[in-house]
Amino acid sequence: MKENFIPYKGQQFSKEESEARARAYYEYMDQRRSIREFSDRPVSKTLIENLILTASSAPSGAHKQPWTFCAVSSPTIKAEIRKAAEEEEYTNYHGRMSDDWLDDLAQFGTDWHKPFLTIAPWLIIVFKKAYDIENGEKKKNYYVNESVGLATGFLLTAIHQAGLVTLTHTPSPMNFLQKILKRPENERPFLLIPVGYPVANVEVPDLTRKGLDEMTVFFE
Ligand code: IYR
Repeated sequence: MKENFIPYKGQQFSKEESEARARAYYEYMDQRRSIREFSDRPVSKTLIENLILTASSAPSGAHKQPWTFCAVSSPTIKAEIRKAAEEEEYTNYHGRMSDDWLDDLAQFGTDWHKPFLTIAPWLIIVFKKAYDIENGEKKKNYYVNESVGLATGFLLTAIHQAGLVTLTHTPSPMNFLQKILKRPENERPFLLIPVGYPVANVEVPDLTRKGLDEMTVFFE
């Protein structure tokens, strides 16, 4: 039943142009970094709306689009989120995370303080919907983690493309977000994404990424 089909409008390029575009996009995306020190420089709601529209253009299982994006600029709600997140993170850093985990994080200089949660102009909290409710009936969604992970990836690229920065933050357990944002039972927090600009002269860890030979296996 392929009734509702329309012509595909994606662009195509010559081999050379495709290769140049792929390389340029890689170099552009390779500049993206997780940032933990945000400035309070405002970001417009229009900009946030377009970032979310890009995220929602991701593919999803049976096109169920099993996500909700909560965009928070309210200082009161940001403060509530920060307080609850810091309580969880305090417990994480004082016994809930293993010694190995703490060792692995040492190079990033993180701790339980999360000032970016009130300083960043916006927090986007991505929720995943294991099911939808239609006429009071539960309708299961498919490949929910994959779908919402893809949408969040798209969101990160859109944020970078707009010249803004973010951090994929998971102040686990994250159920407090469901409560503070009064989300229904079928929505579970997936990731917390602060969005904004970095402080002036921000520095990031000098990381190297895996090379192709360390992460790719070709079968030709
Ligand atoms: N959620 C904590 C700990 C943390 C965990 C991982 I994995 C990181 O890559 C970074 C931090 C925190 O946000 O501090």
